[in-house]
Amino acid sequence: MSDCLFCKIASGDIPATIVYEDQDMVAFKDIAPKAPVHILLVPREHIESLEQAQPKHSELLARLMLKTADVAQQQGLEQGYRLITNSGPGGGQEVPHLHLHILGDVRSKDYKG
Ligand code: DGP
Repeated sequence: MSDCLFCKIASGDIPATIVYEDQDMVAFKDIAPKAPVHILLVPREHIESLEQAQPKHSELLARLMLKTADVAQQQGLEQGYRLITNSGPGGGQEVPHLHLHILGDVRSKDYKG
């Protein structure tokens, strides 16, 4: 979608600190981290939110979920991580492009969850 922030980050039109990418997804650092490690993992395909995902997206969603563990390991989160997705305004979603928040060190005093 041409006016979507995360589509533009995924295509490289808007800069971000990218930590992983492949043909289907991109992971980058959140601009306003709520934890010592805060990465967003997004599909390149514009899906507005989890609520908008359809059965045809099942495999993509599974691959996104599984990729979070690789990204967490790459980020040094040996002790584990928190995974959040906000869906729709009622869920606090601000950017209407499906994304998974990978949060590390959530027991830190710097965690703003
Ligand atoms: P949500 O509230 O679930 O829609 O989370 C949106 C997140 O996106 C929020 O944690 C801040 C982050 N964010 C917003 N704008 C930008 C941006 O331009 N660049 C990056 N890297 N992150 C952004």
